[in-house]
Amino acid sequence: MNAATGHESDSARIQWLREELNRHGHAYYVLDQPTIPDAEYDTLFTELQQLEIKHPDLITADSPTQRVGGAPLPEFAQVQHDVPMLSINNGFSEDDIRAFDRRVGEGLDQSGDVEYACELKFDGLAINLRYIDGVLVQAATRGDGSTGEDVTANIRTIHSIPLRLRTEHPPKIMDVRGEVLMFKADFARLNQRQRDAGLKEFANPRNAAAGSLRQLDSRITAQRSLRFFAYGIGHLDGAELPDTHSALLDWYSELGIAVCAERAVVRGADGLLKFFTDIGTRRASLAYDIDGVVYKVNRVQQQQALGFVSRAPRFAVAHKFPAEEATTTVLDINVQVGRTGAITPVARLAPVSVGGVTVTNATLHNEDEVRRKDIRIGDSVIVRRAGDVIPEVVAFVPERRPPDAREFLMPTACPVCGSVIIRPEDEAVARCSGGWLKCAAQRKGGLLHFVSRRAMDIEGLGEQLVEQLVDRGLVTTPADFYKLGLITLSELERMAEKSAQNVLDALTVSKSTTLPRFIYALGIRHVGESTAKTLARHFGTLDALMVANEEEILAVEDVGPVVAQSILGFLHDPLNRELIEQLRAAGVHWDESAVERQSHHLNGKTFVLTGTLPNLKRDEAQALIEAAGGKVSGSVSKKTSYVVAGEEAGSKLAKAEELGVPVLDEEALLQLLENPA
Ligand code: 5U1
Repeated sequence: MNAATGHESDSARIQWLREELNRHGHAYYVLDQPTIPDAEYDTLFTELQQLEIKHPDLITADSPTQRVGGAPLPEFAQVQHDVPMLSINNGFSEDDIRAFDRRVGEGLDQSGDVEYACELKFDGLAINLRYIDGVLVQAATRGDGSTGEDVTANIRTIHSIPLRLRTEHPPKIMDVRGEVLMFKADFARLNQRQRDAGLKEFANPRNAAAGSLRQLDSRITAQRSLRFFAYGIGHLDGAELPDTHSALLDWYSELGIAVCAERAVVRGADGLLKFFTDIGTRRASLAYDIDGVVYKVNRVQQQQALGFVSRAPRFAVAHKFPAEEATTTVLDINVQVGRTGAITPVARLAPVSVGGVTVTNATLHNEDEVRRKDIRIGDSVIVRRAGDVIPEVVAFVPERRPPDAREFLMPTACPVCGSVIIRPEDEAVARCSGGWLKCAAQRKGGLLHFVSRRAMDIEGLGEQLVEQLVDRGLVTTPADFYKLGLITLSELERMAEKSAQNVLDALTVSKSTTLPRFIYALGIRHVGESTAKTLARHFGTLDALMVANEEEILAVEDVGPVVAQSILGFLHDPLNRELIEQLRAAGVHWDESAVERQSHHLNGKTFVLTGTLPNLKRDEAQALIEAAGGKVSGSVSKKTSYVVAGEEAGSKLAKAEELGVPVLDEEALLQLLENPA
C-alpha cells in the first residue's frame, strides 16, 4: 500500500469512527439510552485519537476527540450577541399567573384559552450556541444580554451539545439558546472529589456549573459532567422557524440537541397552574435543580404580536417556587440518635420560614461536617430546604459571627441511654453502642420505622403514641404492638376508646402484608424498600432468605458485601429470629405464592403513572406493577413500555401520545397484571 492510499483509507476510517462515536454519544448523552458498553466506546475513541495523531491535517473542529479540552486561555474574549439574550419576568402567585394570562389574552385580543408551552426553569447558566452550516463554532454566556464571554472551548466538552447538527441540510446560521447545568448526582460526586483533594466545596449545583464553565483551562471543565438543555432561539438564517415553540423544541431534538422531556402544551391559566402543581410535587425527585417553571405563548406569530417590555418578552413568564433558603441564628447544637444508633448533630435554630415552612432544626450530618463548615453556636447561618428532605445548614455568614460564638463538642455518651458513643476509624458516623434493647431512641426509631406507611402501614401509630408506649415500657419490640389491648391503649394520653379501637383495627389489618414490606419493616441496616423488593423476588419466601448463605445473598441483584453482611448479621442474631417468629405467631402473614407466581411476567417493562385512577391509589398501582416484575418511572421516554393514565392526566399523557407509547386505563392495567400474555 503506498502512502496516498494509506492516507485515504485512514481518512475513511476516521470518518467512520467519528460517525460511530457521534451516534453512540448521542444515544448516551442526549437520549439517555446507551447503545454500546463504555469500554467499546473507549476503544473506538482511542483508535480515532491515534489516527488523528498520525494525520493532524485530518483533525476537524467537530471531531469527538475535540471535547477533551485544550490549553488554558489567558482570558475570555467578549462576544456580541446578534439578537439580545433577554431576561424573563417572574411571577410568584396564582394571581400573578392569572394576570399574565389576562394580559396575553388582551394583547392578542383573544377571548378563548391561549395555547402555552410549559417547561422548566433550570437553575443553571444561560448560553448561546452558534452553529454555522451545522457546526458548532462559538458558545457564549449571556453576560449583560448584549455582550457575553466566549466559552467555546469549555462548551465543547459537554457531551449533550452536538459539535455538528444531525441533519443533511443545516441552517446557514442558527443560535441555539438554553441552560448549562449540573445534575445533583454529578454535583455530589464533584464535591466528594473536592473534599478528597482537600479543596473547597461548591455551595450548590448552580455555583459548580458556573465555576466549571468559567474555567480558563477547559481540561478542568471536561472533568465536571456538565449538561445542557435547549429552550430558545436567537439568530436563524437559512431555515424556516417552526410555527410553535413546542415544534421548535421537537426540531432541536431531531437535530440531536438535548431538550428536557418535562414539557407540555396546555391551554389557559388553569392549564398553567396544573403544570406548576404537577412539577412542584415532583421537584425533589428531578435529577437537577429547578427554581420554577416557564410558560411561553406557544404560537410564534402570537409571540411576535405581543412583543417586549423593556428587556423581557410579553409572551413569557417564569413561575418561581418560593425561595428555599433563609438566614437565621444557631441557638444550640445538640445530637439526635437514629434507629441504627447513628449520632447526628442538629442545629437548633431561631424559627425561620424557608419556602413557606417554619424551620427550627437543621441537620449538620456528622461531626466532620460541623468542623468543615465551621458552624458554631451563635452563628448566623444559611438554611436550605429541598422538597421533603430534612433542612440543612449550608454555611455560616462570616461577617455576622459574634465574638462569643461557641464550638460544638461531640458528646462521648449517648444523651438518651448513657452508653458510650463509638466512631469507627474509617467511618464518618458515630454511633451509640447501647443497641435497641438499651437505647430508647433506637427503639423508638425502629418501632416508628416498623409502623411507617411504606413498611407495615399501621395507621394511627404516630410519633407521640409510640413515644408513650416506649416510655411506659409497654412496647419494646414490634411484636409487642400486637399484644396491646383496648384498655391499655385507651388509658394513654390523648386516646379515647374510639381511637384506641381504630389503632387495634389498623394493627389487625396490618397483619396481612407482603413479603417485601415485611422485610423492609424489619429495619435491617442498608436494606431499603428497593433491596427488600429484590430480596423478596429473588428468594420468593422468607424461609429461603433466612437460610441463605453469604454467597447466595451476594448473588442478588444490587447486593454488595456490606449489604450482604448486614442482612446475614441481622438474620442470624437470635433476638431477631425470635422477633420474626413472634410476629408470625401474632398472625403477621403474606402470600408467598403470590411473590413467586407474579414475580416475573412484567420483567423489563417500565410503567409511568399519571393522573388519578378510579380505584387504585398510586402506591397500590406501583406495588402491583413491581410485584409482577415491572418498574415504575417518573418520566415518559421512548423506553417507557406503558403509561397508565387516570383522570386529569397531564403532560405525561401528552408525551406518551407524542412518542406512541401505549396508554392503559386502570382496567387495562389490571388485565395486564392478571394475564401474562
Ligand atoms: N425554560 C426556559 N428557561 N428560560 C429562561 N425558557 C426560558 N426562556 C428565557 C429564560 C431567561 O427567556 C426567554 C423567554 C427570552
